[in-house]
Amino acid sequence: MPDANIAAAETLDAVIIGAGFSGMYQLLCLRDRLGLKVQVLEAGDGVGGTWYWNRYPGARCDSESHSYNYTFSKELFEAWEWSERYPQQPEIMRYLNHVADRFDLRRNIRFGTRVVAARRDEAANLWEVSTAGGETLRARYLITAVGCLSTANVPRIAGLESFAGAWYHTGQWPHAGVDFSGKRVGVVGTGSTGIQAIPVIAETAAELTVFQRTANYSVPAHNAPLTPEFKAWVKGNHAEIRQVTRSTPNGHAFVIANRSVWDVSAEEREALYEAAWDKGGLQFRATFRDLLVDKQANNTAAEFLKRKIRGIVQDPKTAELLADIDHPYAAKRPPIDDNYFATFNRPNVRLVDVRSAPIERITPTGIVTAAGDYPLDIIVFATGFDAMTGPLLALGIEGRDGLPLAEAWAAGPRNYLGLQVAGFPNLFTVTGPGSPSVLCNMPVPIEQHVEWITDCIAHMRAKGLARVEPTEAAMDGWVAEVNAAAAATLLPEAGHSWYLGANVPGKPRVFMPYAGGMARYRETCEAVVAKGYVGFAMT
Ligand code: N01
Repeated sequence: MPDANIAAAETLDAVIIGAGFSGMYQLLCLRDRLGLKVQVLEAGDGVGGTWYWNRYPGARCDSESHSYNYTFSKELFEAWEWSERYPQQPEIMRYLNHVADRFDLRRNIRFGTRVVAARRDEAANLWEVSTAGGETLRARYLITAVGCLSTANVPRIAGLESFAGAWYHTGQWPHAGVDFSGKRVGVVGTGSTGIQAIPVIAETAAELTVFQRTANYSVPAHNAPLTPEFKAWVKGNHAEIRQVTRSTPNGHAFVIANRSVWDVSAEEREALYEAAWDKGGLQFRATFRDLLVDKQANNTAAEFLKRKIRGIVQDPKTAELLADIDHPYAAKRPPIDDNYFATFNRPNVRLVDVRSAPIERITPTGIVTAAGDYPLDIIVFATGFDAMTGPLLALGIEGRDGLPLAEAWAAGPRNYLGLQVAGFPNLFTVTGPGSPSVLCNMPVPIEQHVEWITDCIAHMRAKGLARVEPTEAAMDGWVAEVNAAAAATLLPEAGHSWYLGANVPGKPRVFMPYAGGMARYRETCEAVVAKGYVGFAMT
């Protein structure tokens, strides 16, 4: 069995970057199933990845808990019991720590270790991975397990450095927490994160000002403790739950109804939306099969949701601003909430429209928009991430002939199956751009990618092959497929979405995740293997 503290000079079989859902399972597969020498490097001081960093108030997973876990081990699945319909961040951390303990993963994870560069030694066919601490590790395979949403996007607003109060990004939340009591708090951003955090912050802040640039839909989560009956059902149905999550396009444990918006009368449609609203959660999208492909069909859901906002929010001006949504429902990642819209009925909460009157600057005392001055003690940036490519480009990866990944992807990400890039042999990216990843319940694509990579490495070793990378033609084909899959949906219609990289100034506008669905993606990967790893050059 490989040892905990592998000497830096020793050549490893694999270095894995990141100890979240992906990195932990990749370690388990390579170390325990293939018997390889593996080192995981993790910037944080514990396992958890995205959940390690995102500990903002109200942080909770939008996937239902019984589908938000590993399924590779029936024993693990049955040993763990979630307490609520949607797991809260601390409970997810307890789960991932339980997994780390159960499989003795920590001995091959070096915490507090940030990767700053990864270069090819082509002659030796090795990756040289450098850490911020000045160490260099050499390995045959380099596997990035850095998540899609781990590079915080703090907007460059003039004067931020002069702010005399405290400011935080939700994705880099202090472990000690933040006390909002008696404070004037400003939250910038109304994506999934802002929508989770705002109701919780409003409970203790003296005043909460929400700066909204793009109004957003949200469906009630209807979170609740799980009943003993449901917990027993989950424990008894590992195979069934796994089968459902592996067969649905988005990896969730609910099936999209096989009916069109146009199959039912307007009254029936309203009743179905009402029932879906009462049930709550991401499955509102599953009410009809054509919500994400037919704009007129989508309008019926959008109008229903806007009516709900107007019905909940008492001040008509605020209601209008919140319901003034400019994109199709679910074309951006649809948030789910716990009292989001009702929070604007509280006397200590106000909404500021920074679409019509943008933020101009930050002063020592607060935020100044084109419409006025907002004195604040604390600013919370719920402004999202440099998604998908950001965490990968931050690693300083250079492929053959010193080609930086940033240069290879200057016009947007190009790879094959989201997993490999030509010119970067033996580099695998778990949930890279071009993977269904963020359009899915994440553990499902993660398990698939990790197992596919493990099988590929096992195949290489069995055949005595040293290098694997995709052909340029295979990459072109996959990029075309990713574009075509997105174009067949309404997803690109949300022009400001992070799926397109539009939230980061200067980032190429390319639709990054694969929108063809997880089940189709899995079939594609299986077909590639069946055809002898077609599209990959193995030497
Ligand atoms: O980030 P976002 P997020 N001035 O990019 C606004 C996942 N997630 O952290 O739309 C003013 O969605 C921006 O406005 P606009 C989930 O996949 C999962 O909320 O660019 N506003 C937007 O309103 C999600 O999609 C869970 O006009 C500015 C907001 O900030 C992803 O994480 C929970 C601005 C950013 O929204 C990211 O969500 C939470 C500026 N300069 C999140 N810059 C789970 O439950 C940005 N904004 C698993």
